[in-house]
This record gives sequence, C-alpha cells and structure tokens, in this order.
Amino acid sequence: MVRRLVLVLGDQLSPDVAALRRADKAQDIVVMAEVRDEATYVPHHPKKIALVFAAMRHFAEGLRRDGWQVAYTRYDDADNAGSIPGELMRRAGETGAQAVIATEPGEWRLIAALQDCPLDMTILPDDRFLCPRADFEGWAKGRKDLRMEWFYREMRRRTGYLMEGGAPAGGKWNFDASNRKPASRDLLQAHPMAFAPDAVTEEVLALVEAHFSDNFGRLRPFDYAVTRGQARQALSHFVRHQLADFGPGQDAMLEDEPYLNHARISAYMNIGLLSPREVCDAVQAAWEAGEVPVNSAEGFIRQVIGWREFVRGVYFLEGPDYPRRNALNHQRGLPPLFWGAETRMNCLARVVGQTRDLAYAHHIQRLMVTGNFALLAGVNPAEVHEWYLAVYVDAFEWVEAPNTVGMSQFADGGVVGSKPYVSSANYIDRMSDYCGGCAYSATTKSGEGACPFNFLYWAFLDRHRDRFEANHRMGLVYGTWDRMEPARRDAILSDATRFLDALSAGKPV
Ligand code: FAD
Ligand code: DLZ
Ligand code: SF4
Repeated sequence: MVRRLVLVLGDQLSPDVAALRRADKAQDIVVMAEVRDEATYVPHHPKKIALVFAAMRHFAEGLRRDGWQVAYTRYDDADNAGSIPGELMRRAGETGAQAVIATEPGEWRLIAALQDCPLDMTILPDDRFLCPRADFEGWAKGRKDLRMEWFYREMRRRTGYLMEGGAPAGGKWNFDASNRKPASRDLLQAHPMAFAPDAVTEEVLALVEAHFSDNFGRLRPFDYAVTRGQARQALSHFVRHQLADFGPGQDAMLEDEPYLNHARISAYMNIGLLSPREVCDAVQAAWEAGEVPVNSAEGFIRQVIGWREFVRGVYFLEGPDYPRRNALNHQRGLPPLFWGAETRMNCLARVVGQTRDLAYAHHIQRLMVTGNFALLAGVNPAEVHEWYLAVYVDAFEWVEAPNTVGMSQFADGGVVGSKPYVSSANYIDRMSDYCGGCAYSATTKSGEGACPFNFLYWAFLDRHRDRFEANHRMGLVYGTWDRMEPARRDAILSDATRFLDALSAGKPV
C-alpha cells in the first residue's frame, strides 16, 4: 500500500481527530509543522503562539509514543517551507507520498490553501463538534432569522443535557434571571488551574521570545495547560471549585480578578485538548450528583452546546466573505489604545492591560467593554476582527469572527444577534468596579468629565436611526432620546463629535 501523509494542524490536537482515525499507523506519516504563514497571518499574542507550538510538540511526542511516525517541523528548522501546503509538498518529496488525509481546517483561508495544493488531498469533516456543518445548514434552511435560543433548545433535546423527560431541568430553558449578578468579591471561588512550563515548553518560550517579541502581549509568566492530561485537570478543577457560582458571576467584572468563575478552557477546546462533549459530560455529572445548581450548569452548557456550536454553524453557513462584512459602514481606524496606548478610560485600560498580560478576557469584557467601545466609536469591523483574532489565546476564525463581526460589531447586519450590543456607562458601572477608579464619571451624561460611553451611546443610536428605530427591542430607547430637551441632545452629539475627532487624531482619550 502507498504511504500517505496525515496532516494534523495546531488546533487539531485530538487523538481521535478525523484524519488520524482514517490513517494507518503502520505506514502513514503524520505531518505537523510550525510555519511562518500560520504564525503571522495576524500578529498573534506571544502566549497564543507558545500555547499552540508547545501543545503541538507535546502532542507529536504522544503520537510517537503511541507508535505513529511523525514528521515534525520546528519553526526555526533551516528547511522549513513556511506554509502548510509547502510543508506537505516538502514531505511528499522526501517520502514519495502523493496523497494527503486532512481534517477540515477551521478557517476558509486554510481550506482554500489545501484545496489549491497539487497533492491528492482528502479533506474530512471535522467531527469534534456536537452539531455537524450539514445539520446546522439543515436547521438554518428556510428560517428567516437564526436565533441562538432556538438552536440551543434543539441542541438540548438532541444531546439530552439537563433534560428531565422531554422537559428542561428546573422547568426553564434559561436561568439568566437568577444569573448575571453585579460584581461582588464574594462571587470569587478559586482561580483557574495554572501549570508550570516543562523543558519542552521552555524551549518553545525561548523560540517565541526570539521571533515574536515585537508582538503585543506578555509571554511570561506562561501557565497554560499544554497537554490533554493537564487540560483535563483544569476542567476537573473548574467543575469542582468554580462551576457552582459560574452563573451568578458570569457577567461580573472586577479589577485584578480577570477570571472570576470563568473556566479558561476555551483555548483547550479550540485546539483539541478537550472535547466539548467531555466538558459538558463533566458539568452534567456534577449537576446530577447535586454538586452544582441547575442555573450554573445551564448557564455553562448553553455557552458550549449553544453559542459555541451556533457561531461555528454561522461561520461556515455565511461563507468566506463573512469576516469582511461592514453592514454599518464603519470606517474609523482601530485606536492605538487597543494596542496599549495611554487612555484615561479605566475599563478599557484594565481590559486591554489584562489582555496584554494574559491573552485572556472573559466574554463580557470582550463584548461590553472593548467591543462596545469599538462599535460606539464606529471602528472598521475588519480591524476589530483582526485585533480579536490576534490578541486572545482562544482565537480561531470560525469562533472569533461570528463573535466579533456578528455579535459584537453588528457588521453582519443581524445574522448572529437581533440587535447591537451597545450600552452606556450605566451597564459597566453596575457590573464592574472599574468606574470608581476612573478619570471620567459614569453618572455624568455630557459635558466636563462625562463618561464617553454615555454620549457615544446616544450618538450611535442617532447615527443609525434608520436601521434600528423599527427594531421592536430598541423602540424604548429611541423614545427616551426623543423626549430629551433638544439642547441636551445637541450637547451630547457635540461631545461625541469632539471625542471622536480626538480619537481619529490619535490623541489620548
Ligand atoms: P467561560 O465563560 O467559562 O465559558 C465556557 C465556555 O463556553 C468557553 O470556554 C467557550 O468554549 C464557550 N463559550 C462561551 N461563550 C461563547 C461564545 N460567545 N462563542 C463561542 N463559545 C463560547 N471565544 C473563543 O473561544 N474564541 C474567540 O476567538 C472568541 N472571540 C470572542 C470575541 C468577542 C468580541 C466576544 C464577545 C466573544 C468571543 N469569544 C470567543 C467568546 C467568549 O468570550 C470566550 O469563549 C470565553 O471568554 C472564553 O473564556 P472561558 O473559557 O473562561 O469561558
Ligand atoms: C494559530 C496557529 C499558529 C500560531 N501556528 C500554527 C502552526 O505553526 N502550525 C499549524 O499547523 N497551526 C498553527 N496555528 C493554528 C492554525 O492557524 C489553524 O489551524 C487555522 O487557523 C485553522 O483554524
Ligand atoms: Fe469606563 Fe466610563 Fe466607567 Fe470610566 S466611567 S470605567 S470610561 S464606563
């Protein structure tokens, strides 16, 4: 039998990934490669590159121990071809193999690159998800609106998670009303599990230091799990120590407490160290054992079988142009504060600072602080997308783009969300302790010291009135705007113009 190459990408580190299941351990050759094209398509956070490379090296070792022949290319190997197709061609030349088995990449760019590769390429569906692409397409077909909530209920029924008979456990599909409490230090339980780098990871850290030290983000300390065993420990730790209070703490934001009760396991799932099913099984088991309340179990499972699967479905359904959409025609450049330039806005300084240090921010920080600000300021969504794709350790386009371009920037015109996630300072003040230490006042709506979120919020709604006025979920806010004194509306709009001009001129805000 002719030998084949078996491609395993840096986010396909699952022992049962489709390409490995199809391959023949006795004669096929696994190809793994740290390459320039993947490491530079955006200026990834150094921690993200380190995580991917360290996990790839550990995974390759595991495959070898398991009897596979692995052709592994390190980033600084002299004959590194610099791209995934280039490495496949090089290995084909070395071994005489002409056929490649691959698992479908999570990004249109790389799918196209594999399809263009002149080798005999078999691309298998990536079946590490709970909802296959074809099933999502079937669910979406004929629907006017794709609402996550309906998809989620379908997924609950299909998977059986938190179901009692045919009904949702606790009598409700959604426990948001008892979740999402404002920030409070008693919400804190424990921090996610941290792992000291071993010799293999230390070698990767040195490599990342040598090649990527100009990228935004601090490499050290590096404490991410880099093996499946460590990721499983992190999952157990979360379920035992943090899950019970996950629901109430889900939306809270506290200075110096980046994780609260969040799991910090998205990157582990996204690169394949954990499967979404085993994550949900662990949560289901804790709920069945009476160790965690249904509101927290439900809040968590919704994120994984609901949002995570939904955004992947949307990414592939909508096609390769999705990340470039710009429904609101926003054209402002990404302000330098996103890359750490000085700002007096404490919430932004905190979230960007935490992102620089940890390559992590939780959902509400991404959505209601940095995302909210970029949307209100009218930043070009393609630039916002590239920023999120670069700076978070869990950022892969299939999950990042629908969250950023869709949910956060409304640049898809309403495919992911039915209305834009915008808010004034009131929301951030209620959910965080950021405003107390800020140079701006959250309760001042315009004029001296007013929080920019306050006037930018109204200016955004005013600017996009034609699009949003008819939205039944936004009618009330337009009513409030219309009832304001004209002089007050003018003051708000001129504050916004002054602020946005300063932002465009690159002045610190
Ligand atoms: P937890 O809060 O503990 O949640 C548990 C799990 O649920 C996560 O690990 C994640 O796998 C899943 N999850 C939660 N929300 C979402 C969501 N909206 N979409 C998909 N999965 C979700 N998530 C990514 O994995 N990669 C990204 O690149 C990414 N970019 C985002 C960009 C923006 C603008 C926004 C608003 C959200 C983004 N998210 C992304 C979703 C979410 O912020 C992260 O999944 C979460 O913060 C990861 O931290 P955690 O593991 O502690 O999550
Ligand atoms: C993110 C990433 C990085 C930084 N480097 C590599 C790499 O060198 N080799 C590799 O196989 N994969 C890498 N990845 C993950 C890919 O970018 C990912 O497979 C695609 O974005 C598709 O999701
Ligand atoms: Fe952010 Fe405004 Fe609060 Fe300052 S006052 S922390 S800018 S929301």
